[in-house]
Amino acid sequence: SPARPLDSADAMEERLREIGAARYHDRHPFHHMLHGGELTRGQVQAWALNRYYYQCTIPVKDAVVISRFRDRATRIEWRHRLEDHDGAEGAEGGIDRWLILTDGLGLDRAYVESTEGILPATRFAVEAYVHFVRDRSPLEAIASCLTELFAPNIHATRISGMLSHYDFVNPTVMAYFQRRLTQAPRDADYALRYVREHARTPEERAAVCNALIFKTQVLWTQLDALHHAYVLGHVPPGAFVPEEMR
Ligand code: PQQ
Repeated sequence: SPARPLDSADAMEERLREIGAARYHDRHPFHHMLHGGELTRGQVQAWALNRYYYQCTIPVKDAVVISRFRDRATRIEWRHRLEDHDGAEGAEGGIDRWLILTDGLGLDRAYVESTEGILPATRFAVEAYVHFVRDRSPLEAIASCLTELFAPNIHATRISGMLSHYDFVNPTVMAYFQRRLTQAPRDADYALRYVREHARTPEERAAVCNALIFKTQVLWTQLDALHHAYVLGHVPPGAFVPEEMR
């Protein structure tokens, strides 16, 4: 469809939602297989092992985002994201809940935490996200989390799909996603309000849209790599090999 001018916050939001509908990773074939019960336990292990690297890098990314702002109010607003993922003294965070998932799938914790077995493309894609928020404008750094607008749907699909299809999955191991159902909308709402208010020219609004496109590519690339390695069977040297592929 011919691009409409990004002459208002509403026009930008409409474009953002089109980008999400066309490009978010809920459309990826690997996710269709994951949520539809078509993967083996070993393939689900590979997904959780790789995704751990995304999880443990998110708070690093958010610390970089915070470092981009001289404005104290924005830093205060962003701060809870570090605790959401890292946890706090005596309080469990998202990374702990991710490790409950990898434990439940039978992966060794030390191996998961070492990130030794992840795919090279996982590492490169996730690091590109950190570099993006470091190198682009603070507005684009915030805009790059806007994929979270579309996350609650995929989390709900994943919880119900995985619980109904896999006998090795139970509500305890899915706690990470259950928690994100309330955390993600708050974060996405803030980011959307921020970009609506702070992108004031068509060029800035285009930069916001391009940040979202970049981020959908960060997510899509990780699933392409999983599909290539664990569905098509081309596991790169040094990466995790599920028992059934040994
Ligand atoms: N995205 C961010 C971010 O960009 O700051 C933080 C998160 C996401 C999470 O904490 C997530 O759990 C998460 N989960 C999914 C998913 O399971 O599909 C997607 C995304 C996303 O859209 O980036 C995030």
